[in-house]
Amino acid sequence: MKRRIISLLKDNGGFVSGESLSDELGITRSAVWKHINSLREEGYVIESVRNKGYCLVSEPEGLDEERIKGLIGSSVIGSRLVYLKSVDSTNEEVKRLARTEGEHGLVVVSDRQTSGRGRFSRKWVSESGGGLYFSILLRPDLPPSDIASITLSAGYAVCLAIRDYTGLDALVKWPNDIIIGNKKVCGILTEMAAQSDRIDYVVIGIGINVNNPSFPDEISDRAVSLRIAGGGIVDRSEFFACVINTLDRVIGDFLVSLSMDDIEHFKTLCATMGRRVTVTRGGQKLTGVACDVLPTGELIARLDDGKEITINSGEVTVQGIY
Ligand code: BT5
Repeated sequence: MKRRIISLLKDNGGFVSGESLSDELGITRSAVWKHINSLREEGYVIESVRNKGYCLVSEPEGLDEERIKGLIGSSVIGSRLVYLKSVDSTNEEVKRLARTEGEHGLVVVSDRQTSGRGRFSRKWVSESGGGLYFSILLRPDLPPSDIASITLSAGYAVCLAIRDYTGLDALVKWPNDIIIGNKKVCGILTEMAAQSDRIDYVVIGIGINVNNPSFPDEISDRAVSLRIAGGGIVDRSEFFACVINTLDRVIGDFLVSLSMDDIEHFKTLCATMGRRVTVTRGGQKLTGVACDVLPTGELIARLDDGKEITINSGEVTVQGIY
């Protein structure tokens, strides 16, 4: 049945209504919808628009591992690349590998995740394909405090890669989101296993919405893909290599903090700077204007009474952005 749906969508070349699919196939519209969702699980990107129906955007397109390896050359990050068509979460896969043989620079990348996660156990939507989901294993010989800015550095690198590759005006929303026009195109989840004075390993998980044609209702007001933002259909393999090379340049052998040049450039690409921010501290809400980012990754906000506070993690609400 699923193959018949694909051939009907292909024959038509544009939108086909749920009603005509159900008539043609002799099944209910809800059965059509279930098959469409199952095809999405297989990696077909199928757009659905109310009152128009379904449109086949792309067939499962895997990453081209050999091409990626050629393009990332001698990068430390990606020195070993594990590509899985589907996985629960690339962060979990890297952690499983870290407990056995996983080495510094290992990258696990997947076309889709069945249990993609954000911070605070939130869900990261990544079931339907079209995006890039990957995690990097780092084993820096450092105390945990020395890598406080790692998420920021990774976000800065991804932001640069998006700007270079697509020409889109991507910005960083402190500390871990990349946005285009006030919507989120990328999120980063950093996790660490450490003794009190030494890091065992760090996992940087990065999810980028690349060719996704649409998003589920629960995030459609805040999520955007490179494609939707005007970047067209992106060659995911080439783009992925560009992201890895930029990450390698920014954090590959400089894990401690960003260089002064990078931090100055970062501030020009940080959407949070100059905006009103609210942070909750000890049950109290503090509001001020974000005025600086330190090389160690902390955000400085000037409160309305003139006092400056240093914000190093947690939830910051930025006015004007979701
Ligand atoms: C993040 O969390 O933004 C971190 C996301 C990290 C995902 C990567 S993918 C590879 C690796 N493997 C994983 O399992 N995770 C990492 P947070 O700041 O908590 O934001 C989560 C919120 O973003 C959700 O509550 C939604 O509102 C929104 N969201 C979920 N999926 C999204 C998507 N695909 N695009 C944009 N926003 C999304």
